[in-house]
Amino acid sequence: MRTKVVIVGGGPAGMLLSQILHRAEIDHVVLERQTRNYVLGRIRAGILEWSSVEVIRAAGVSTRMDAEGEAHDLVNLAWGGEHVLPIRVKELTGRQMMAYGQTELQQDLYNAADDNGTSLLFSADDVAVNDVTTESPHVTFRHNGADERIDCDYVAGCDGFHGVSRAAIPEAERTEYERTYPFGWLGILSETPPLPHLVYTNHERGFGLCSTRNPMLSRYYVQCPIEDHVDDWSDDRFWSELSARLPGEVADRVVTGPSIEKSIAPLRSFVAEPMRYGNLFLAGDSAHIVPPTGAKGLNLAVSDVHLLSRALIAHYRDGDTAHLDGYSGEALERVWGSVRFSWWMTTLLHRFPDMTDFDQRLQERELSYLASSTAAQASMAEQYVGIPFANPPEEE
Ligand code: RFL
Ligand code: PHB
Repeated sequence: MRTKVVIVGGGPAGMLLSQILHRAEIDHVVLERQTRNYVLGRIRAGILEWSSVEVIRAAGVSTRMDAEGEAHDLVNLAWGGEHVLPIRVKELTGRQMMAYGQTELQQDLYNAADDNGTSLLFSADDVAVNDVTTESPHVTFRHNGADERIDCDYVAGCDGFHGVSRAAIPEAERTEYERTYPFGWLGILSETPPLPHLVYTNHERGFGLCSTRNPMLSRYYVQCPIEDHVDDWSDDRFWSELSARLPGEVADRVVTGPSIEKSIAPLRSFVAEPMRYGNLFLAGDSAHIVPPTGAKGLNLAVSDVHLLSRALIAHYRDGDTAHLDGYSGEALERVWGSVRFSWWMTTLLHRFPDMTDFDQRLQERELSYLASSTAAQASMAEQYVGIPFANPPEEE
């Protein structure tokens, strides 16, 4: 079997790339290790930057997002159990965020793939990426008990942090940058009405976040020790801990209820460079991870796909390889911007086990500086809502 592009991984990065390539009539195959239901069951991101909204619209998969997603024009920072600072993102930048669950976007992308008749194989085992530095790259895998091979021009490694694509780049050819954080996030979903705006809170008991999925579905997080297990956290314990970390007036407005999902995620910053090796291109979490505090992970996956799809289209339509050659450098510019911002928000809002009084005072001063300076708020707002693309997608 032969195709132009093999996409390894059918998460948001892989499926969005597939959708854009389909519209450009570029043949491709998507290989996903898990089942469709497994991918759809993972509860992850919730907030899209405006640039991501534009890419999703231009890709023709925004009908439900535009109908059901909620535009948000501000986020709140809270600290010390008393201060609440609204960062008026729209007023400061002219742009806003969209609250729309990753699960919903993933569903929309799978539905589009069904309509497109995309070659999308679930439960593809033992995927291996071969000969990407030659003229004849190919991907091998097992599917329905049979060994399969697909020859291609390019491989798009969209298989997340634990995938095989990054590992196909010899260690001597890549550099990895990493920071792990000494705590995790315990997240719950509850079928209760969310607060009208996101609230990120810094408290001596630790970080907390109030977020949203839809008018009757809320997402909340608290910072927890990395060794904790979900069984350590009854719903009651979760709600009382969240409430203790919020200013009273905010805590009073949180509507509690039974959790329908509960999970603990570690926090990590990670970048692998370069994002290209021969005819293999990495996109999304396969090349980089950010702690969720800046809400950037999914947005970086979307921005990589915007740049990579544009480069592939320029190559196949016009024989222009300049964008493919520039992909890694251009993508990494945005990646490091989001890595820095997510690290900054994480450092500003969490309690670190080894924090000294000096560190503590710096955190307090940074928060009060933000409260007193419109320039500081504007800087945070433009990074939170996302830096616009130099070449934004064209809406049809
Ligand atoms: P994914 O979603 O991990 O998808 C990769 C896919 O590849 C498959 N795969 C393989 N397929 C074939 N062969 C193999 N050998 C394979 N190995 C793996 C996997 O099964 C999977 O389906 O990566 P992708 O597409 O790059 O998307 C990245 C995003 O999922 C991720 O960055 C975000 O979820 C991060 N994130 C957030 N991002 C935001 O922009 N805003 C947020 O508000 C936000 N909140 C979050 C988050 C991530 C979280 N967790 C749990 C990590 C909140 C949390 C708690
Ligand atoms: C979420 O809704 O899951 C969410 C929102 C904002 C973040 C991280 C996660 O920074």
